[in-house]
Amino acid sequence: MNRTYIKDLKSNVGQSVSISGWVDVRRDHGKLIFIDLRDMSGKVQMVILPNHTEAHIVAKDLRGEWVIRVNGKVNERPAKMVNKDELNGAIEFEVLSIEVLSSAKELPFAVNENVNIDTYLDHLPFTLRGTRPSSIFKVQAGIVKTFRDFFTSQGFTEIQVPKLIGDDAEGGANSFDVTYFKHTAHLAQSPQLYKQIMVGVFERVFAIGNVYRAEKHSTTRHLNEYTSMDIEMGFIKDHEDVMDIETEFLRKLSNDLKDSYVDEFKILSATIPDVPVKIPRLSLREAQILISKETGKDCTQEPDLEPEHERWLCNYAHEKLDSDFIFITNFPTAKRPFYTYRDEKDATYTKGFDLLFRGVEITTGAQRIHNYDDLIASMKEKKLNPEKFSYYLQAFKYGLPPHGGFGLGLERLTAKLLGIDNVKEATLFPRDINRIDTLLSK
Ligand code: AMO
Repeated sequence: MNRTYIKDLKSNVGQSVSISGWVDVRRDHGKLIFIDLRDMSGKVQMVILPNHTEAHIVAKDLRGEWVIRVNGKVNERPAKMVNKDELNGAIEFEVLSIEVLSSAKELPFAVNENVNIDTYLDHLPFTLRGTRPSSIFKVQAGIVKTFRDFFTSQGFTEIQVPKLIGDDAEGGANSFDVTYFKHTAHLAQSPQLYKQIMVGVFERVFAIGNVYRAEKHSTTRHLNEYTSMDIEMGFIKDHEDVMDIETEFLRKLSNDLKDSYVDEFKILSATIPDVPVKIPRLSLREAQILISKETGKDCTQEPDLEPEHERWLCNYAHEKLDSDFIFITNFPTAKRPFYTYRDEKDATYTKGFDLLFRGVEITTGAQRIHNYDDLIASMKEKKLNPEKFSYYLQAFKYGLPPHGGFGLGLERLTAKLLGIDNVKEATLFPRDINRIDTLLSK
């Protein structure tokens, strides 16, 4: 008999079908045995009656996470037993025979038990099966799908970029060294240089891939390996065009989530944000003046936003501007990477931006310097040796249009969308300074 998925049982009332999955919960009520069976599509309550002797004998041995194939009949539940909130609350599956495909050893705890984060991470191959984690990563897959679909529909070409690189583009101390090669190589902190090079080929490109940051601390928003969703586009007017297309993507994402992931948001008690046609935009200085005025603490001389400022600005946007998102623009040149375009009005500021969402920065983007000589001058100002970047510089030497792009952290976006406090919970297998699967101190 062909396998029927659990979500489709409702349309098979009165029929005999075969289903397969994991034993989620088992309850014995005298001679009646109830089992909730879980497959990739949902859960159903099964009942094993004592008169089906063989099935009853097998069922007595079943425990949590055993994998079984079951033949049986889909019955309507009596009216007073119907549970409207459940996928299969109106039916019950009467088991006729059971085949054990795989047994499981004794479980460390119940699959949906609320355990502390370390216990949760120690047991990921098991804990990820829970309702909450599996909902998180279903939504995450949906985000990636919309990103890919949206940018493809806008004429962008998806590219695969190397993760082993010769020099670090983002600068700073947080790049990992790789010592295998003749010269020390690095793990890519972003696809930055390659996505810019590829503007010379395709004009519009995007990349979805893992990037690496040697963050020294374990925080609730930093990972050592995360998924960066990047775009780069040619022939822009300035960074406003980049913010516009990110806004359009977010509006599409909000719609797609509302179409396909309402159940998952319900499980996580999270709300899908509405995205305004124009996400509010403030320059860093405007934002700092506002924060200083409202909080009485002067931050107008600081070159960047502190995490508490990001939270404040998000609250402000939510309360006063009716938006869960806010762009902060025009960061100082001194604080941005060498490739960032400078504001013509004042070259100490850039045409770079951050996007803040529900208290956290989820994106950095900018217009880039496209003129070869200006780029070399900018490198020298940042005490970088242009010779080390000669490979990348060919793209500029041989003509690159005005361009810009952004990098969006998938795990931070997932966490903030779903109201998750720790970004590690929005990462399938998070790496941080203390843990690569198992605790490194173990
Ligand atoms: P940036 O370094 O700001 O910019 O990174 C872009 C976005 O990536 C996410 N992110 C992280 N997520 C988890 N753990 C980390 N350690 C971490 N670091 C960054 C954030 C952040 O906003 N090349 C530029 C992008 C560009 O200009 O196109 C860059 O990488 O969501």
